[in-house]
Amino acid sequence: QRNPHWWSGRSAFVHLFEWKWNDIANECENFLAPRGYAGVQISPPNENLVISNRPWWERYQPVSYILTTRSGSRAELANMISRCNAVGIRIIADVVINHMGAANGIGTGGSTSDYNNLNFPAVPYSNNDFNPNCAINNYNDPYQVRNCRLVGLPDLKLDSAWVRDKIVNYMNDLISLGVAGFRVDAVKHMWPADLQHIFNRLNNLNTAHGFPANSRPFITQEVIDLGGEAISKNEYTHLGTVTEFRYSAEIGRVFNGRDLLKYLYNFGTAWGFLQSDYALTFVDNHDNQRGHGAGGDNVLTYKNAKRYKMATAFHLAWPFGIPRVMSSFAFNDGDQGPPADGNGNLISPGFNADGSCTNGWVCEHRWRQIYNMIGFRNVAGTAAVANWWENGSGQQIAFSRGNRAFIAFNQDSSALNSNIYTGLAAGTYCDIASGAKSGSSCTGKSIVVGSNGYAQINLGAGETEGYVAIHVDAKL
Ligand code: LAG
Ligand code: CA
Repeated sequence: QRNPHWWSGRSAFVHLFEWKWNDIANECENFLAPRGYAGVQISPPNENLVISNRPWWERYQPVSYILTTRSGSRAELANMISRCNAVGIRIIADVVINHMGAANGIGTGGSTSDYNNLNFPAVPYSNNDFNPNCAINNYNDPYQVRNCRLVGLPDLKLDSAWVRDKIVNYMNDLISLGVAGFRVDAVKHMWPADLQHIFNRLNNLNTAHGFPANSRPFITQEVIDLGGEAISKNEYTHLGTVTEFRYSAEIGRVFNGRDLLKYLYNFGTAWGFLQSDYALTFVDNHDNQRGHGAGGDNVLTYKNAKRYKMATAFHLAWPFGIPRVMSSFAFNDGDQGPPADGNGNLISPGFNADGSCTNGWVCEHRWRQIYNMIGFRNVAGTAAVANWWENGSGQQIAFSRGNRAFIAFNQDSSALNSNIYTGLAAGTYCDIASGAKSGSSCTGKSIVVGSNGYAQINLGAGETEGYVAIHVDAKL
């Protein structure tokens, strides 16, 4: 189902990739709730295979549904979910239910992974709970994509009653702990009918965590569909929302300068995306930011900060989809795992005086240009896009959200110096890209809207930020 159960006045969530549960609990209270975030996607909470050098992707190789990982214990997970729900931050758990681990070894909870014999005693799963061994080579063959092994991972027989029971019990366990819903991994590799069976058996959300009676879990399904394959994202929309990978690829292409900003005036279904309330949107995710998944060299990441902030500002200013912000750890190679000590224990982020993170955590969600746009989206609310403006070259655009908020972008090689209709009431506003409102002054630029609703917008091509944004809560 598609309702993410955000608290009213909140509208976007963040993926705290590989964070520890205790750190997420603190972040909910100290940062996410005060800044208006709506929720957190967490890394898979179930036991995974321990793989040498601890790549991030070991968490996509389940060993059992025991809630013990490098992110913390079951008790820590439960405590985090309670603390986050108490301040209005919803938790969305990443669940890996298509497959199990692809090596013999030990899990993060100490359980055995006997891959050779397809024996995972801590679930338990044995040989006959898996589809016959075959490889996925042909993405135009839906049977192969769904019944064979994705990158060699033993493929669960999701039409078996035993396997379905284990998965339903696992997801219902998380619901009992207070999660609002699930990001379901590798959905393209599972049959819609099998997923429907599983999702229908999920319990209603736990009312002890503030969910209204009869609330159904939010579902967002990872279906990588850029077009041209046998399996379509449209096969899953009746089950919940679907990750819109084309959104990521297209917003990256545009803000890489490979297309004109003026074409964004109808960014949405006209670009081949799912309809807005079916689409889980993102600039980058934990896969495609490092060359896994899909999107290729169009995908923008923290490594290209100015363009990334512009793309994220557009993502959050534009009323389309359910937006997810990525929060990364710094990496050089695509297999590298999160910051950890010599024993493999995750290292917590530290925080600088300006709120940014240390210890190898990038924390895009703590960048002023990004968290201020969370505020912009919340302030804009349901106000429609209005007052679209573009320059002659098409690489400078501006628009308002009704009479509540206004934003302008410059991707030109020359400065933006134009008098633009903002839709806002007369007054002096603080630009939230270069700073913020602080008492009766602005820490960054200020923008004066005249009695006719026009403002002089100046934004040089070489400036640190490629956009300026103002809204009614940033008015002096
Ligand atoms: C996905 N989509 O359906 C993700 O887009 C994809 O990134 C996930 O793979 C996949 N589901 C399984 O959850 C990730 C890594 C892979 C990694 C896999 C299992 O992207 O690189 O595979 O998780 O950990 C790794 C090795 C492979 C190897 C496999 C099995 O990279 O070379 O064959 O493990 O040993
Ligand atoms: Ca499968």
